[in-house]
Amino acid sequence: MEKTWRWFGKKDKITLDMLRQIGVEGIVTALHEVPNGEIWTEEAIRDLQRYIESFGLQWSVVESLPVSESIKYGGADRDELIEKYKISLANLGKCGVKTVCYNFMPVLDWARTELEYPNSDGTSNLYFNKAEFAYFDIRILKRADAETDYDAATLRRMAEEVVPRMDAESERRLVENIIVKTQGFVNGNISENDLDPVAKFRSLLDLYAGIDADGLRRNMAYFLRAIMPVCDEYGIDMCVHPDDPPMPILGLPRIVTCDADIEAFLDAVPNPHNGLTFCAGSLSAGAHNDVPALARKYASRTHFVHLRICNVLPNGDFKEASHLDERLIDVIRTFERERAGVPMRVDHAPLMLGDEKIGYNAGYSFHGRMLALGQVEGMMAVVRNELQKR
Ligand code: DNO
Repeated sequence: MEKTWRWFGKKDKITLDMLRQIGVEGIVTALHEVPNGEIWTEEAIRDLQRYIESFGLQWSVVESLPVSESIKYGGADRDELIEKYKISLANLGKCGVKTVCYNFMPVLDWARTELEYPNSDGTSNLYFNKAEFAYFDIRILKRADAETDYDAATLRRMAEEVVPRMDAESERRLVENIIVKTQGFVNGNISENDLDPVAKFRSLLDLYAGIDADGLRRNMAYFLRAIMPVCDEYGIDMCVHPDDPPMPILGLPRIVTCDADIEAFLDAVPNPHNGLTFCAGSLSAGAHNDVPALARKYASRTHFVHLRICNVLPNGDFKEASHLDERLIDVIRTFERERAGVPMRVDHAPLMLGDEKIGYNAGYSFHGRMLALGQVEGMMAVVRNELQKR
């Protein structure tokens, strides 16, 4: 696999010079300054590409070319937005940037409740506390009938453990973690400058009234069918990111959560350019997913790999864990064997050795990811050696 790294553009505190020194080969990035739904011009793409190349690196993957909400819920302007998306894709194709990651998650890209969950060794990780998430949904968003989406044990835990410790400040932090800090930097719907993120979030949820999983699936297939001719012309591989966490949340449908979902969207548009970002971390946040088996099954339709792993607790919480994990070794073995050149990046990693003081985007520390990359390189080396001996 190609060793890539998610870099957030020229303003990223982690420079391309630093990345070159730690053995990164390819860059994963986006035109983060272009608002969602606007065209990525060939000029802007080339400008960033030249900058990356001046460091001896290459722009390997776009993460993400965001899909506007209106395309997802099927709004009146969706065809117009799809046309713009096609122009951006063609411009990327003309520049030779041909792997494009996107997601089809309504409203919320990914969800965590805690961004600095302490580990016993002094580092910290991202964490999803189901009872705190229920509190956000039921008590802060006050979504109609939200209680019915949670099991009795989670509601009890919310009442006994979360409610007593919540005050205005901890509520503010929970909102910030769930809908601001994890979303703004991925071109999400809410940014740090929004004065009332909860109100904005409620109005976004309303856009999906009446859209169930089948409706969302139809809209995804409509989008994919419309863009495939451009992908065929320029050789662009689209790779959808699985839903994180892989389950419906906040009453919203989620359609890339499990084996059957993956099979369904691949079959709906059976073009090899319609593929998957194999995000082991997102898939492992659902206890229903056998991550190594999914890697084996979908390797041939995978165009991009995200390596990290979660441990799901019996109460439904999940915690991001060390990259040194048996399941990841298995996943690496599959991709090294079947898709040797596919771009791979380490995904979220712990905050460590002063990372916490710098203010990196949530999940995207420097020391933590550098350690994870070293661990992944080690696992890759052993696997390659194993394969050569066969
Ligand atoms: C979070 C990321 C996601 C991902 C998008 C892809 O850390 O994994 O934001 O980039 O869902 O479209």
